[in-house]
Amino acid sequence: MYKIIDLDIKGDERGSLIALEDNSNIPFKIKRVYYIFDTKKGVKRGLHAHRRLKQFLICVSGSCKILLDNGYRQENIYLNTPTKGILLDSLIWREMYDFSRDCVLVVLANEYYDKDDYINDYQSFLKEIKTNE
Ligand code: T46
Repeated sequence: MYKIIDLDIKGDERGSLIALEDNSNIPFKIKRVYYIFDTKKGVKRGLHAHRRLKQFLICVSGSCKILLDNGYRQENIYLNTPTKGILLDSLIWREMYDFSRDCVLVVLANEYYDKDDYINDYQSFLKEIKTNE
């Protein structure tokens, strides 16, 4: 359903640096990068799945939680370090919550933004899972 990827720190005595490169530590060609920040208290984001999109999420500052659901089981993951990323395949329902004030969630995607790739209704998501089996 997801894979946690440890990112190599290339830092030195001055501090830390992590590089993200497609087809190296990011297992797809990166077509789009966006970041979520300044999320208001108590807000839930996501609440959708993607038909085709694959994404890699890194919480580069602060923390948040993410609920992942593949239609059969659910897992809650705590994202609180810039040194690990989470690789999400398509057809995974996601809900992000408990954002700290300083949370910056960076997302790398293998496709350009396409609103038709979104499944915004949970029951429709379950139906699409069944038809893809
Ligand atoms: C996801 C989670 C982790 C764009 O114009 N371009 C973009 O590339 C994106 C991602 C969004 N938008 C617009 C669409 C909405 O008007 O930005 C607005 C907020 O997007 P959305 O409500 O989809 O944001 P989240 O935080 O609910 O979900 C986002 C991604 O959309 C989604 O792919 O997996 O982050």
